[in-house]
Amino acid sequence: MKVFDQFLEIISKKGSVYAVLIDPDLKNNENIKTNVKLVNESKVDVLFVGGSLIMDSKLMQRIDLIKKYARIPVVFFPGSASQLNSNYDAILFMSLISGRNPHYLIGEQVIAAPLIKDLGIETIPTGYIILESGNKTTVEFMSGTKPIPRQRPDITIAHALAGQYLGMKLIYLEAGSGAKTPVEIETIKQVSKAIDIPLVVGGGIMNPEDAAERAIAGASIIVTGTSTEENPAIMKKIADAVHWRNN
Ligand code: 1GP
Repeated sequence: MKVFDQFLEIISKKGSVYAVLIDPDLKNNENIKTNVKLVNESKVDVLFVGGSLIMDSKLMQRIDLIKKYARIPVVFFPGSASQLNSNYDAILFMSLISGRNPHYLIGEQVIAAPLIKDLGIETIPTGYIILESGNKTTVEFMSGTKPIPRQRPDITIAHALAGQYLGMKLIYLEAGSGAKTPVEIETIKQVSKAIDIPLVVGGGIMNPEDAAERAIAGASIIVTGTSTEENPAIMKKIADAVHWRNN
């Protein structure tokens, strides 16, 4: 079954999908194997792999290692086309639609497209929307784009709808890795009500409560990176919270 169809099945059965993000960067070199093994035991539905900035040349070896140990789908969450690898089960084929930088709206995608065709990887068209995080995040700096102000759900809704009408299969609301506060509940409610496609929410989700509130408010996929890197044992509890229909 395609990864996207697996997402739909999990959403209808369990409420929401739980995705753990692993940044295949130097800083995680030592703990990748242990963390992936823990992911396998924690009812996590999917691994997202990617980062905005990789600080050495061992990225491909780390992706191979993640795929070797993972017992769940491994999905590319692209920082750049140069991070493509044949091991991915699917790729979030993202366009940074909150920005006005043509390179991240269509440039990287054109570079990646022939490689993806050659590798035969499933693509999941995703409208990526960055919201203000309270910090200047790596993605904001690296993409050279301005995030949408937090207190403007109307602007966020307009972008999400535009993504849907362009044919995206997912809309991703990104508060930024390490954001001071995750995406507001009210924004999630309003955006998920406005669109007909699944909503992904990530950035600053630190505990099961943050995750449960956002899943119940309308986030169909919850993503955690920092909290699970810092405290991998929390994955089990966040997974239970995200699978709210089971509770
Ligand atoms: C994925 O960037 C996020 O959308 C991950 O954010 O590292 O804050 O969990 P955290």
